[in-house]
Amino acid sequence: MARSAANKTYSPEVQAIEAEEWRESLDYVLHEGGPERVIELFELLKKHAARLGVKEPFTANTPYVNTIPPEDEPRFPGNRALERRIKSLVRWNAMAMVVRANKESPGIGGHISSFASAATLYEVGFNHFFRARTGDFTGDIILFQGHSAPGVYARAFLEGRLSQGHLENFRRELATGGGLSSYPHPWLMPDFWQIPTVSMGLGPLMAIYQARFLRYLEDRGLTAAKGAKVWAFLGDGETDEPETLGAISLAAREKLDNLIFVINCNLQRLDGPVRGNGQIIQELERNFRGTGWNAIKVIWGRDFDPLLASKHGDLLAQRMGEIVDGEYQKYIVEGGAYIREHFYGQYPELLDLVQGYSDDDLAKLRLGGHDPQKVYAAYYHAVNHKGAPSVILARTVKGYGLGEAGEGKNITHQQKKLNEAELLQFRKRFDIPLSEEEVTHAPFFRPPDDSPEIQYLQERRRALGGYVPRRVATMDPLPTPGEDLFDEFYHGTDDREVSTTMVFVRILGKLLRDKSLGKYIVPIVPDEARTFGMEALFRQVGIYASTGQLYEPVDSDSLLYYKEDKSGQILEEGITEPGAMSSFIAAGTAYANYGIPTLPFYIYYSMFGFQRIGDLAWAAADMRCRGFLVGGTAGRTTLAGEGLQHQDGHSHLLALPVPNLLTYDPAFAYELAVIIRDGIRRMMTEHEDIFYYLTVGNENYAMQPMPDGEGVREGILRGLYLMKPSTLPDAPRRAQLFGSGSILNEALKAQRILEERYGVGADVWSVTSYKELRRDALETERWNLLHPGQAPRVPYITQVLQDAPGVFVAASDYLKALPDSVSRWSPKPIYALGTEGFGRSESRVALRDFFEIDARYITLAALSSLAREGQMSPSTVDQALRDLDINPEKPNPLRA
Ligand SMILES: Cc1ncc(C[n+]2csc(CCOP(=O)(O)OP(=O)(O)O)c2C)c(N)n1
Ligand SMILES: [Mg+2]
Repeated sequence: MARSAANKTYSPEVQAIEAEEWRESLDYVLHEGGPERVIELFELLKKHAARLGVKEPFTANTPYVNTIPPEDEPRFPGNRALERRIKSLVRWNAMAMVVRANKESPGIGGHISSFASAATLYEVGFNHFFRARTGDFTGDIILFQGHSAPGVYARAFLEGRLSQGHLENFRRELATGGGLSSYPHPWLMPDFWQIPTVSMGLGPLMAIYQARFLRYLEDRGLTAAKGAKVWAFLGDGETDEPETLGAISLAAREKLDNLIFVINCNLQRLDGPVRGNGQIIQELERNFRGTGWNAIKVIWGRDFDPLLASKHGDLLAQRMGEIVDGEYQKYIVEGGAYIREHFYGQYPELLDLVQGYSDDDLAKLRLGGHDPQKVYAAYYHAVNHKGAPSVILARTVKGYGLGEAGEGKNITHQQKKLNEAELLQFRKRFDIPLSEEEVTHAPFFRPPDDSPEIQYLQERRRALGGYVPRRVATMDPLPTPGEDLFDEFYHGTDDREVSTTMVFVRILGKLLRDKSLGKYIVPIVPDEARTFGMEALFRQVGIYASTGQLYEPVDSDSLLYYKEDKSGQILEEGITEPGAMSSFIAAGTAYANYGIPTLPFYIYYSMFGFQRIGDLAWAAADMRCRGFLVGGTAGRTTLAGEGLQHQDGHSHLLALPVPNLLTYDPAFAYELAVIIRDGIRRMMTEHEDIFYYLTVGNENYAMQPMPDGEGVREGILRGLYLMKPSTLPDAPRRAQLFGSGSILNEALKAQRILEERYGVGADVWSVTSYKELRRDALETERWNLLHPGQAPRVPYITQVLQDAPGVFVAASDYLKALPDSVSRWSPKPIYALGTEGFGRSESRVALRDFFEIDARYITLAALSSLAREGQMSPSTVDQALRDLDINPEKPNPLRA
C-alpha cells in the first residue's frame, strides 16, 4: 500500500480537514454509543492497522491533563470557605512550629515547605475521607509523609488533642512536659503515630503489605471486611527509592482496591527538581498504569477548566505535555509575564486564549493539588474504584504560600526561618487574624472551641469516627501456651539427629494447632519453606491466596501438596525479603492497628535478614512490632557449601543495636522451646513491646535433654547457663568453655579432649545471648554509676561466673566481637574464637578449621591461656598444636 506522505495531493490542508472529520465522527460515536463504543472502535481500528503492518508505539501514558474530566467530578460536599479557613490555620501553625523551634534553638531543623505543598491533600482527607477506628471498624491506616509531620501536629492542635506546650516543644522531646517528635514515630508517641515513614521508600512498601495483610485478615475471618483503606502519602522524590515502586505490581496483582497512594508531585526533592529534564508525573503514571493501578492525575485546578474546554483546549493540553519539570518549576518562581511568553507564547492561538488574563491572573491559576474540588474528586474516585489500587498524582508547588521565602525555589526544602516581611506576607495570603505586632513572634493560633472553624472541624471528625492518627494498643492478653505443648522438646532426641530448624518447624506446627493462639499465628516465608523443611505446613494450614487455588497443583496426589487457599494461613511472599519483612511488620503490629493479636514467625535465610532489610527492622522496632524473626541456615560454618554470600557470621551483630529486639543463638531443642514460650508470654500475655531474633541451623545432631538444676531456664533466657559441668572438678588445671548454637557441640568435644588428653577439667556453658548478657551488664553498671552510695549490684554474667575456675574460652559461629562485648564484666578475660572474614564453599569440618572455631582450636585456646597464666609450659602447647594437627602458618580468615 502506498504511504500517502509521498502523495503530493495529501497536503497539510487536506490533512487538517481529514483530522476535523475524524474528530467529528468521534464526537458522534461518543454521543450515540457512549465511551464504550469509542473504545470498541479504537480497538477495531488498532487491529485493522496492525494487520496492515502499522506498528503502534506503546505508551501507558495519557495526555498531561487531569484524568477525571470536570463532568465526572462529584459535588464537593464540604463548606469550602470554612475548610479554607481551617487549612490556613493549620498552615500557619505548622509553619510557626518550625520557625519558633529554630528561633529557640537554631539548627534544630524541621520542614515547612513539604507540608505547605501538601496541605490541601491532607485537609480534604481529614474533612472527608480518613475514618478512625471505632467499635467494630478497624479504621483507615494513614501513612503520613514523614517531613509533613508539622502539619499533622498543627491539625491535632486545632482539634484540641495537642496543647500549645506540645507545639512549643516540637523537636524538643526531652523538654519538661514532653515534646513532639520530628517525624512519625510510634515508639516516641505511642498514642498518636501508627507507622513511621520518614525513611523514604519504606512507607509505600509497608503500605502495600499493610493493605494486603488487611485482606488476609478479612479473608481469614479475623476481621469483618468493612472497606477499611490504607492511605500512603509520599513525595515525588521519594519514588526514586526502589522500595517505593518495587512492590507495586503485587498491589495490582492482588487487586488491592483498599490501597491508595497519594503522591505529592511538587516536582522537587531536597536538592532540586525530581526530573528537571522530564516529567515525573508522566513517568509515574506510566509505571503505575503499566502495572494495572488506577492512576489519577490531578494536575490542573478548576481555573484551567474553561481554558481546556475552549476551542484551543487540545492545543493547550498538547503544550502542557511539552514542558519539562525544570521549566514548570521556573514558572512558579518567575511569575505571569514569564509564563505568558514562554508557555502560552509558543503558539499564537494560546496567546489569544489568555489575552483577557493579566500576568498576575496567569500566575495565580491554581494547580490541581491545591484545589480542594479536584482533590476531593480524585479521592472520591479512588475510594470507590474496584479491583485495583489507586494512585493519585497531585501537582503542587513546594513551599506553597511561602512566596519569596521559598515557593518553588531549590532551597525551599531547607527553609526553616522566615523574616518579618515574609511572616507578614504569609499572614496576608492566608488571612490569619493576627496583628502586625503579633505576627513577628509567630504565635500559635487557635480559635475558641465555639468558633465556626473548630465546630466544623470537630463535627467532621465525629462524622468520620474520631481523630486520626491515633494508635490504640489495648487488647486482651492471650494465654501463654501450656508447658505440655513444649514438653517433648525438653527431653532430647537420644541418638536421633535433628537440626534446630526442624525443631523450630515442629514447635511452629504445634503452635498452629494451639486452641487459643493457633489462628493468630502468621507464618511468613520468602520462597524458602522447602529450605527449612516446612512443606508439611502447606497442607496443614494452607498458603494464603486471595483467589483461592485456581489450578490443580502438580503434586496434588501427594500428602504435602502445594495447597493454596483463600483462608490459608502461611504468607508465601516469593523472593522478596523486604516484602516479607513488611508483612511481618503488618502482622506484628495488628494488635495496635486493628486490635487483632496476630503473632508472626518470619523465617528466612539469616544472611538476607538484617544485612538486607536492616532499615525495616528498625521501623519494626519503632512500631513496637511483636513476633519472631527466625534466621535460618544461620552460622558462618554451620551452613556448609554455600560460600561467601550465604554464610552469615554477623547477623547477631547487626541485630545488636535494635533496642527492643532480643536475640538468641540457641543450640538445642529445649533452649528454643524455653525461649519461644517465654517470648510468647512476654509479647502476647504480658504485652511487652519487644520482638525476637532467633538463629537456627541446618546441621543435624542429637538434641540434648535439658540439664536439671535451678537456674537453667533463667540462664537460657538471660543468655548464659552451665550446660555440662566437668567430670574433673578437682583437676589442678581448669577451663571454662563457652559455646553458642551449633558450635556448642565443638565446645563439648573440646571438653572431652581437654579432660582425656590434657587432664584439664573443663566446664561447658551455653551462651544463648551475648546481647542479653551485655544489656544486663550495662544496666547494672549504669545503676552503680548513678548510685555511688549504695551497695553495688553485680551483673548476671559476673555473678554466674564468679567462682568458675581456670581460663575462659568462647567460640561461636559469629564474630569475635560478640564475646568481646561482654568480656569487661567477666571475672577473667575471655579468649574469643569466631568467624571474622568471608565465607567459603566448603564442608562444615573444613570451614570450622578454616575459621579456627572447632574443638581443636577451642582446646588450643584453653591450653595456651593456661600457659599464659603459667599453669602449663609453652612446649606442651606447642606439642598440642602438632597433636591437634593445626597448621600455624595457615591463612588468617580475617584477611583471606
Ligand atoms: C532513605 C532516606 N534518604 C534520605 C532522606 C532525606 N530526605 C528527607 S526529605 C528528602 C527529599 C524529599 O523529597 P520528596 O519526596 O519529593 O518530598 P517533598 O518534600 O518534596 O514533598 C530527603 C532526601 C530520608 N529521609 N530518607
Ligand atoms: Mg517533592
